[in-house]
This record gives sequence, C-alpha cells and structure tokens, in this order.
Amino acid sequence: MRVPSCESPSKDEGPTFAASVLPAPQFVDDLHRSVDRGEMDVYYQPIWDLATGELDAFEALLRWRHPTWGVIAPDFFVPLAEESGFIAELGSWVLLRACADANEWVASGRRVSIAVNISPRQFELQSVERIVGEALALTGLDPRCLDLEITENVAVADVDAVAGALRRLRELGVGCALDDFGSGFNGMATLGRLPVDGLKIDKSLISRIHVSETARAIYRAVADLGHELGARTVAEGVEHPHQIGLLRAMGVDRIQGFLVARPLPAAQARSLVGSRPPEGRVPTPA
Ligand SMILES: [Ca+2]
Repeated sequence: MRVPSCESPSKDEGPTFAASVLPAPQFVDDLHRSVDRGEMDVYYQPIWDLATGELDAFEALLRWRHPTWGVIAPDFFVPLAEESGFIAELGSWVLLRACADANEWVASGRRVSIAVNISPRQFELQSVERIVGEALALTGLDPRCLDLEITENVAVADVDAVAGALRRLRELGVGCALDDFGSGFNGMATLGRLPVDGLKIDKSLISRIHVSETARAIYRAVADLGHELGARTVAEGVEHPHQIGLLRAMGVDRIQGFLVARPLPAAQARSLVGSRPPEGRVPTPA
C-alpha cells in the first residue's frame, strides 16, 4: 500500500512522514489500536463570526500520532477507518471527547459551539441519533452548542432515514451543516433533502476570489443560495487577507482558515474562548 506524503492538517507541526510503502494490514491494525493506545487526539480549529469578529465555534479535527510515522492526516486514515468499519468507534470517541471539551468551555461562562464531522459510513454502521444523544447525556453539553457536519456523500446512505434522524436531533437543538459544499456534483440535490441550517463552502471555491471576477461570481452565487435557504454560511480555507473584505461584502456569516487560526490543542482552544483574533488578521466588527 502506498502511503501518500502528507502533512499535518494544520501545517503547524511540519511534515509528517514521507512517501513510503507500508504493510496495509499492520497499518490498519495500528489504526484499530490507536484510541486505546492514546495516540488519537482532537484539535480544534476556530470559526469566527465575520460581522462581530468574535469566536463563534470550533471544528473538532482528529490527529493521529503514530509512534513510528508521526502525525498522520485524517485525509489518509479516515478512509481506511471507513473501509474497515472502525469509523464507528472512532467517530463515537471524537464526538464524546469534543462534547466534553466544549461543555467545559461553555461552563466557563461563554457560549461557543462545537462542530463535529460525521462520516456517511457512520450513518450506515450505527445510529448517529443514539450516539449523539449519549454524548450529550454523558457530558451535559447543551444540544444547541453542538453542530454536526455532514457531506453530500451521506446520500449514499438511506437519505430519508438520515434526514429523519437529523430532524429529531434538530428538535433537540443540535445543528447540522452541509460540509465541503461545492466540491462535488450532488450537493444541490442533497441540500434539498436534508434539514441543514448551515452551509460550509468548500475551500476549493475560495482560492481565487481575490484575483478572479469569475471565481467571485461563483462564490457569491453559492453564498446567496445558502442565505436563500436560511442557512448560515461558513467560508472554509480562508488564507488570504484580501478574501475577508470580499466575503463580508458577499454576506458570508463566518470564516475558518489558516489566515485567522490553525487547529489548536484543547488547552489553547480553551484560552481563546471569549477572545478576539489577533489584531490585523481579523475583520474588525461591522
Ligand atoms: Ca468539516
């Protein structure tokens, strides 16, 4: 099995392992033991409100510190976990951990939401409604502080069953955002069938908005679509200062990206709760 050269998803820990050939079975075995061995960690990438400049939420992102290969990006190991079914255990673990951390931050006095990615495979393998309910009950987190991020690929599962589960969770106050919107071809259809209240616009659409009128027009159309549907929009992958003013002019609600904040360990994320982004790198309050 060829392991792609990859770097930490936050780019803040340097390169991980170089392109190599690993024995797949051993690698998957390692993955299955990673949680018990304490090698998995959850990092939190801030999401800022574009109008107020204040911290609004964190997206929980997995890190795997392999004892031999170093930090391995989720882009590589999550597909393996989905293939083997381990994603059910891993997904439950992340959800519980993220809810516990978020509840601690909320208890400190300031409301902040936590966004947790749910794999389409999880809907096939387990009751997402049940594990969300268990995580909320075990941690005491206010359901209104939890957002689930799902991708359009969720349509490979029974989309009506998924929609039903999400509606019931929504009645509890749990939010749901369609992730990486604009990266595929079926997003529009999925958007119409699922009760989403958030739209995360894929980072592939933002990269040229500060240099191309065409790119801006496409981005504006996607953001307008989200607003027409009553969804809060999040710009993913904000990495250029000139993008912020353009996003504000388009009425985008929130921003996430290396320009404003990289994924942080839990302790650093906690210290950010209630703060504003560093001066000069952030939109000033509208
Ligand atoms: Ca996501």
